[in-house]
Amino acid sequence: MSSQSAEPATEFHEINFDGLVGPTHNYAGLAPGNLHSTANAKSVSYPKRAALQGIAKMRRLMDMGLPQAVLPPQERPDILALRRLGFTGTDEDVLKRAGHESPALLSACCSASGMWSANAATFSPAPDSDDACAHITPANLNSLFHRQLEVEFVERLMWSAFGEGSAVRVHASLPGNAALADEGAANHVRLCADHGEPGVQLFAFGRFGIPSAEAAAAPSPSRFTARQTREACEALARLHRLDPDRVFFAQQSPRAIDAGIFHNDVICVGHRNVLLYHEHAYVETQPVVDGLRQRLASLPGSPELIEIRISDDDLPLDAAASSYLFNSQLIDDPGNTGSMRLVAPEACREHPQASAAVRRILAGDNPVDRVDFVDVSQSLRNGGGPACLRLRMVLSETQIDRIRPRLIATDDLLAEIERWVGRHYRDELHPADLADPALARESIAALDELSAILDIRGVYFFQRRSD
Ligand code: SUG
Repeated sequence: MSSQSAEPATEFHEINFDGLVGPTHNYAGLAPGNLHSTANAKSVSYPKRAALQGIAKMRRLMDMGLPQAVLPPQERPDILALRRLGFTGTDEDVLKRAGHESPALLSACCSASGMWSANAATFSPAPDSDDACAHITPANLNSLFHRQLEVEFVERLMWSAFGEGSAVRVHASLPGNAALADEGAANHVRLCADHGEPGVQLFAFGRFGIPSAEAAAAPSPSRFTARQTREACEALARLHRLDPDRVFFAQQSPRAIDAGIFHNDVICVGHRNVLLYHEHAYVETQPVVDGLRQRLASLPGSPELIEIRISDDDLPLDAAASSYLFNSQLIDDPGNTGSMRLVAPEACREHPQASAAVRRILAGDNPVDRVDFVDVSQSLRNGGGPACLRLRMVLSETQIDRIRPRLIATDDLLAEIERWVGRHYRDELHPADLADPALARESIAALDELSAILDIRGVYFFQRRSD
């Protein structure tokens, strides 16, 4: 007789890692193709309000019963980057000179863009990978200088967030070249019947990185440059050891990119077997949806794809870009098994076409039964809606137990972080303030204290400098 008792089935959960807004949150117009960023360039920002809005969104989801985690802000101003660009002297000299000689570089080195954690990495869960490990690849964010500055910290953070032996493999980011430009989970959707079951992964790209006949034949946007490359998507699928039959690569529509749809998550969101998308999301949208449906149907249990298609008549591309409806989070409704909720930007409530689209979604034959509007307007003014602010991961309970414990949100932790924001963040920031050495000092003091709160001391460069 065997004494071995059956292992209890491991439960998998979706957990959202939200990026905390940093103390230097500002509007610098650094992201061409992102119309919100361009429109609000050089306007006054409100860092304290921005951070509190992000925390309120986390609390909202946590109160619904969903697992939630936090990612700390990047070290900004990035003095080291400024030094590498030839600004010398004391930190104060570096900031003053950069502010005087190149305000644009200074604002790039001050950007709080790390808050948009959907761009931090691409994540694949263990049930999809042939080594039964979860895989995380930090994005190289190669398309924009201010975003590329985020990569090293994200790599260090991910390595320190996931403990040894947690069967979570953190890869190095892809080589930092335009041919492999990668913007992380913002261009990635996983569909499945249940989180712990194998799923299908959609990788969206805007352009080819390496010349080829296929690349030459592909359409490209005329107004803006596409960010993610097909080669990057393919590399991620290989690194994450995904079954090629359960992966789909889709080219974003150049027309959509030219209308301000710079990431897939501004035009499509998926959750479990539900896909909410715009009819012009891809070069040819119907074959993409059909391909996903077929691949889903080939999984054990033949899950059926539930599609929620939004037509251009109902919500034209420019209205999708201005309202950010597709950048909603689609989540389980924990109190209502089988139902889903849409966590949508507050801006959609006021937007006539977007609010009509929401009403149609709720009335449709699909699991989405409820909408929760959240105010993340400070982030949205830079083109970051609710879904941009989170990196979601599907992890087993054992894997979740091995995450650095203080990154997991609790009521007490969020209250502590709110008090920390209250103590350290400025109410208001003007573009000229970025050169103020006092802002840099305040930021360092704030992050030093936060690293103690989150028990990640040593993660910041300023904590590692021996001089
Ligand atoms: O990369 N904005 C970010 C917004 C990222 C949104 N993320 C997702 N869709 N997942 C970007 O365009 C603007 C910064 C400035 O202009 O100050 C900025 O970087």
